[in-house]
Amino acid sequence: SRLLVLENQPQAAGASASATTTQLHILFGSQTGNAEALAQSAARAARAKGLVPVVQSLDEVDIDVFATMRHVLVITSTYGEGEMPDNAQLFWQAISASTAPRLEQMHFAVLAIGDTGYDGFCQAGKFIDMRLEQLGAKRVYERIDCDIDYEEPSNAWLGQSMPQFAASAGSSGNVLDSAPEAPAIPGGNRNNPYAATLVTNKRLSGEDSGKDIRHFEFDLSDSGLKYEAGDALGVIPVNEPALVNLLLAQLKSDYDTPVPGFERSLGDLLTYQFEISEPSRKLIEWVGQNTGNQELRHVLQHDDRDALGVWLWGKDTLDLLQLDATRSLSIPEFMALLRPLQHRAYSISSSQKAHPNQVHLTIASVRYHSGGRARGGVCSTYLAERVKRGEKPAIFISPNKAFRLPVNNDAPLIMIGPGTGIAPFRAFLEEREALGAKGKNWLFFGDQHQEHDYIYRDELSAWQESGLLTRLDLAFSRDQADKIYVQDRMLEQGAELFAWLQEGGCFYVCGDASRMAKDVDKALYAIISQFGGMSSERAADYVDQLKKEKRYLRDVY
Ligand code: 2AM
Repeated sequence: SRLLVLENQPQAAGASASATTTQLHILFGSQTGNAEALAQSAARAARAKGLVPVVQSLDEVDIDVFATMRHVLVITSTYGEGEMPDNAQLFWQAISASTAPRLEQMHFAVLAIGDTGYDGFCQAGKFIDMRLEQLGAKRVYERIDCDIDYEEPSNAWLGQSMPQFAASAGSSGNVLDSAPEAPAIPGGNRNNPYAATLVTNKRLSGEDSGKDIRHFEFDLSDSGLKYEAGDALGVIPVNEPALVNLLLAQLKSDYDTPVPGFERSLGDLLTYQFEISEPSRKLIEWVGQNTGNQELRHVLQHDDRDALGVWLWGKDTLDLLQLDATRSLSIPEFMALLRPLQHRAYSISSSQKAHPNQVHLTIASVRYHSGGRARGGVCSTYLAERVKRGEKPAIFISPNKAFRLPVNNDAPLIMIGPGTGIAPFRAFLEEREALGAKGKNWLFFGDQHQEHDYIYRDELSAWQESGLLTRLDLAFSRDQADKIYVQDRMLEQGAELFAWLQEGGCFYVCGDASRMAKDVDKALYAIISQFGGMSSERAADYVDQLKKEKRYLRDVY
């Protein structure tokens, strides 16, 4: 397998046998690029300690090669409800098998990132950590499980674990000059965002659509920022003033109320620094313990995730505070229950080759009424309603190296992107058009109604006419009595789809992870098995091979 030797890292140092004892293999499992970005930070920390970092995705590593590694740092996120990320699945199959090799000579540590809002928090990292120990590997440092605000704890952990690796590798530290860091330009990462002028905010879905899907364009001309088709854009939202005001009233405070321990006023903190829509886990637990709400107490006592989800449906931070007016919270108590405001990442829907000075997003904004109030998604409503043209929201490029066009411009593409899942595929098509790539392109798109929800229709039609888009299959679910979904269209065209795979086709999926991507995955197995005349076992091997060759890639959330 190919080594992904890091920038500034001479090839020979990563590969030479004499450097083996100081090599640190940093293996990541990443679904959206966060764990991969952490792997790059870890590599810098390793280099500063005189280690030679070699960064690869877990699935790039052959199990026999893995068994020869001496120093291994695993950095993995968890996908969905406790599953391995896509580029760690083959690795997990290999090490969890009863035939897995013993790893007595290995020193390892695991950095797990996850989201306490989901079941199976950091489960992928926990499983790998446990399994490596079972196989005889020695843990040089205790695993860390990070929540979505992982940056600080994970960096602190890297600072503590790296000397342990250096010690076990017999490295004295600072042997290699740590490579001079390129100064981060604004927009290059989350801690240093760029103020990008919003130049276009256009509704794509029809007026009568049940959905408000919008096309946004931001100006990047003086930024020097570069992105690739497949990358995401991080947007740092600002909370809704109406909700901030309701919370201030609930807390019997003014916007300018000072908060002990903070330099900014309460109003500023609620507007710019903390999540105030979705209730935090800590707030839910506090309410469960301190109010007389029997229903919530019951759900929490039985640790029943599904029931909690049902109970929480449509409730935000304000609703929770209003549950029991008799037990009021002091402001410092309240602040301690909030989580920091997170950026939202959206798949970029443009190619920079087609739009050198712009970046485009395609976002469905979420709005609904409940409990006498208009409520909505934090960042989608911020962009749709509160940022005026000419204003400059804070953005940054969030690379997703695992979701890329094939290097071979002749390879056929099969793209499954219903709803806003079309975003990266618009970028792929623009990119292929700009490159003059000759490969065939096949898009499956769908949504509720053709009349209202057929977004980018004119662009797609023009691409069909020009021949760029070889095939376009549409699935409008609610235009007939029985639902028709993209996977139904795939199955109808199964013979052709399998033929494209046989020609070296790359299969891409973007959009809803919990239902759509699972059903599309099932349809893919069914097609390979039926039209390839394979047993389900051989079809599974075929899909594993696609994954190994990076020909089955997903950007799902
Ligand atoms: P529905 O809402 O009519 O059920 C984009 O949201 C499209 O994805 C909609 O047409 C939606 O259909 C559809 N969709 C819902 N569940 C799906 C699933 N399990 N697989 C594929 N598409 C799905």
